[in-house]
Amino acid sequence: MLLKKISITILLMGAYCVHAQNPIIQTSFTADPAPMVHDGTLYLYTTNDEDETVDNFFTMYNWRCYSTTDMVNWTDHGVVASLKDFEWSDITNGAWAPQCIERKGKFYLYCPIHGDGVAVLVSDSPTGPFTDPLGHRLIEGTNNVWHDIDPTVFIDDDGQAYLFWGNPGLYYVKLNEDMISYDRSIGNNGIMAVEMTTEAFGSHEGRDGRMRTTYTEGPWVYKRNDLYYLVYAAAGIPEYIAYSTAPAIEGPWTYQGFIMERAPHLAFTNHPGIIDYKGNSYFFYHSHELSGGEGFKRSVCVEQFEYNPDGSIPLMIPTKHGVAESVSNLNPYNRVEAETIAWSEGLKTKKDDETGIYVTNINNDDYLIVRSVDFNNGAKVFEASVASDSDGREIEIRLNNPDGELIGHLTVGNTGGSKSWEMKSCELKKVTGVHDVCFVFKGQEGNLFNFDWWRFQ
Ligand code: FUB
Repeated sequence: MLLKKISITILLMGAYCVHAQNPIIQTSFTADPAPMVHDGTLYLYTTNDEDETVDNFFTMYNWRCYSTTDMVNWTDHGVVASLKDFEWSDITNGAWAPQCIERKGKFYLYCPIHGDGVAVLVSDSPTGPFTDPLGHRLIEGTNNVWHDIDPTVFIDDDGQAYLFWGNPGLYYVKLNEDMISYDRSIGNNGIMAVEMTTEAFGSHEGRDGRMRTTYTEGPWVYKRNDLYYLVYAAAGIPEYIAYSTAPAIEGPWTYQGFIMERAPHLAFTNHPGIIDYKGNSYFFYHSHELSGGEGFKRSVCVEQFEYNPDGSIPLMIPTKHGVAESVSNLNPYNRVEAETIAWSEGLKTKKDDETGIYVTNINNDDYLIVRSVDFNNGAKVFEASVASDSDGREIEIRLNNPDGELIGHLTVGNTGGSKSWEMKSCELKKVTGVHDVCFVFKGQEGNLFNFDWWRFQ
C-alpha cells in the first residue's frame, strides 16, 4: 500500500514537472497580462520587466505580444511597442500595463507611460507595427500622472467605448468612435471619477492603519450576460485580486470580494486579465516565481476557470500546471516558428528585420517543449532552419520531455555564421498520433546556434 502511494506520488511529481505551464513565458520577464481574441487567435499583450533591474524599481521600456491558438503553445511576437514610439515624451522608463482592442480593422494599444499619463498607438495588425496617431498623450487630466496608469478598454453592445484607468482613484472617459479622442462634454473635461465607496470596492486597513477601499490599480472591465465586471488589484501592497459588478457600466458597482489571494510565489503586485476563448474562460495574472522571488521581474500565468451559475467568479488558485488541456492540436506539417513554446529552459528570443523572431541564447542541454503535436499517420523527416558558426551542434528530437524517447537528431553543422540561415533535415523513427515534442540542444560551448523555424514531413 505504502509502495503504491510512493509510486503514485513519484508519478504525479513527474507529470507535474513535464507539464509545468506557469509561467507561460520563460524567455523574458512579462507582467500585466492583457488578452484579446481576434480572428480565432488569442493575443496576449504584456509589459516587459527587463532582465537588469535599475535602481531597485520597475525597469520597463517595452510592450510585448504573444499569441496562441491552443492555450498551451505561445508564439512570441517580440517587442511590439516601446516608449520610443512616443517622441513627445521624455520618459525613458515606465512602459506600464497596456491593453489592446480592435475596432473596424484597426488595433488600438492603450499605453500608460508612468509619469506621463495614458497614450495610444494604432496599427493595422494585432502585432504591429504600431504608430502614434496623436503626437501627445490621450488622457489629459487628473493632474496627477501617478494616477494615470493601467488603462482598460471596453466596447459596449451599443458601440460606445470606455477607457477606465487609475491608481488609487478610478476614472473613465467615453471614447469617441475614432478611439483616439473622447467626449469632453461630460465630467471634468471628459473625465469621470468613479465614486470610491466601500459598497463598491470593499474596505481594508492600509499599512498606515487608515481604512480605505480595497481598489488599488490594474482595472479590467468587461460584460457577461448583461452584468458588468470590474476586476482589479486590491488591498495592496501586497496585492490581491478582487472584483465588483454593476448593472450598468457607469455603476453603481457592488463589491464581490477577493478572487485571488496572496501566495508566496506571487509578486507584491498582481494584475488581472480575463477572457473567454474557444468555449473556456481564462484568468491571467502574474507571479515572481521564474525570477526566484524578485518583484520587479514578474511572469504572466494563466488558469482556466468556470463562472458559478449565478455569474460570480470562483476563487482562483494559482497553480504550477496552469492550463491542463490544449484546446486544439498543433499541426507539425506546417512551418512552426521556433519561438512557439509551451515550456523552455535557458532560451531567449531575438528579433531582426530580415528573420523576424528567432530562438537564441542556446546552450548545451537547454530545451524547448511544444505540446499536443498531432503527427496523425506519421512523420518521417524533421526539418529546421538554423544558423551556426561552428560544427558539433545538434538538436535531439524527443517525445514528451528532455528524457523522453529519442526519435531523431539533427546535425546543425557550421552554416557560416549566427545569421547565415540554412534548412537542415534528418530522418526520424516513425511517430504517429498526438505527442508533446521536446527539442534538446547539444554542443560543446557557449551560444550554440540560432533556431528560426521547424517542420515535420
Ligand atoms: O507593471 C507596473 C505596474 O505594476 C502596473 O502598471 C501595475 O498594475 C502593477 O502591476
